[in-house]
Amino acid sequence: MSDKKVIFSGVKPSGDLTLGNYLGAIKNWVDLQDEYDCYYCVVDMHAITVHQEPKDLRKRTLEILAQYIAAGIDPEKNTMFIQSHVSAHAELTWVLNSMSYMGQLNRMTQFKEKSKDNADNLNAGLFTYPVLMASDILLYQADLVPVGDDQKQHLELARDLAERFNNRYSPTFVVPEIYTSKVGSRIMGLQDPTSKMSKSGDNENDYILLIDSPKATEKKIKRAVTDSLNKVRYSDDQPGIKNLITIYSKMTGESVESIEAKYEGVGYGKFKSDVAEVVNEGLQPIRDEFERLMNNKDYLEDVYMNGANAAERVARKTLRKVYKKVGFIPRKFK
Ligand code: AQP
Repeated sequence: MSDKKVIFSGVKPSGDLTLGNYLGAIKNWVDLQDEYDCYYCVVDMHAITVHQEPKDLRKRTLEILAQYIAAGIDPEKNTMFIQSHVSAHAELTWVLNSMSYMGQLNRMTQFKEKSKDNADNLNAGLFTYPVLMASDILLYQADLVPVGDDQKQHLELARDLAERFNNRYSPTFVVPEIYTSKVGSRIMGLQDPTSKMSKSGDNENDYILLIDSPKATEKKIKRAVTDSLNKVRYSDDQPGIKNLITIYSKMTGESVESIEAKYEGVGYGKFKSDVAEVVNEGLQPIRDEFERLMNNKDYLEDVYMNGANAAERVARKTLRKVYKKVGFIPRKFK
C-alpha cells in the first residue's frame, strides 16, 4: 500500500474531448500523477444517460483512453480503466441510491439542463447520474477529485453521501475534496461565451476538439464571438475575450496580467491568431501521439485490462465493507 493520497477522475465518452475537458480536467491530472495515487477512468456508464450509438460509444471510449495517454497520463504510474469493466460501480450506486434524497437530486443544475435538452428521453439514469459519480469516487477512497467548476455540485453530493453513510453505520468512506484550478476551471463556448464549452453541443464552432485539425482550430478561434470594445481585458463585461485570455493563459502558463499587458493596444485579429497558435502548438504533440496510439490497439487493450484488474481489487474491498455494514450476508465460496 502506498502512502500517497488518492485521486479519482473521469470523462464520459459522450463526444470527443474538448479543449474544456482538457484545460478544466485532464491537464491538471497530468500535473498530479507523480504526487498522488491516481485512478483515471473513462466513464462509459455515465454516457448512456443520453442516447448513444453503440458503435460510436465503443469507438469513443477507446479514443478517449488514447487521448488521456496522448495528453501525458502515464499508464505505468496511474490506474487507467473503463468504468463498465468494474461492476462495483453499479453495485455501490444501488446502495447509495437507497440513501439519496429525491429533493437533493432534483436540485442538480446539470440534471435540469440535460432534462431540457433530452425531453424525449428523460430517464432515471440521468436523474441518479450524480449518485453513480459519487460511487466512482468513494469506491477508491479518493481524497481529491480534480474536475472542472461545473462538477462542484455533484462533488458536494458525493461528500454528503460519504458523511451520511459514515454517520449511519461507521466510518467507511474518505470524504473527498474538490480540486479545481484558479484559472481555466470553466472554459466557455466560443460562440456563446456565457455557457460552458461542451462536447455534446450542437454547434461545432462552439467547441474545439483535441483532435480538430490545426486549420479547423484556427478557423473556430477566429470566428469566436467577442465584442466591439477592442480591448484585450480580462473582464466579465467581455466574456468572449475573457475566455480567450483564459485559454491562452492555461495553454502557455502565462499570467492573465502579463497577457493583458502584452496585448495592450493590439487588435482582436492579432490576438485571436496568437491564441490559435498557442492552442495548436500545445495540442499538436497530443494529436500526433493519439494517431500513433490508435494504430496500436493491442497496447490500449493491455492498458485497460491491467487497469480494470487493479481498480477491481480496490473497489471490491470497499464494496465488501459496504455490503457488510448495510446488513447483507457475505457470499460464501467453497
Ligand atoms: N467547459 C469546461 N471547462 C472546464 N472543465 C470542463 N469539463 C467539462 N467541460 C468543461 C470537465 O471535464 C471533465 C469531464 O467531464 P464529463 O465528460 O464527465 O462531463 P461534462 O462536465 O458534462 O462534460 P461535457 O464536455 O459538457 O460533456 P457533455 O456535453 O456530454 O455533457 C469534468 O471534470 C468536467 O468538469
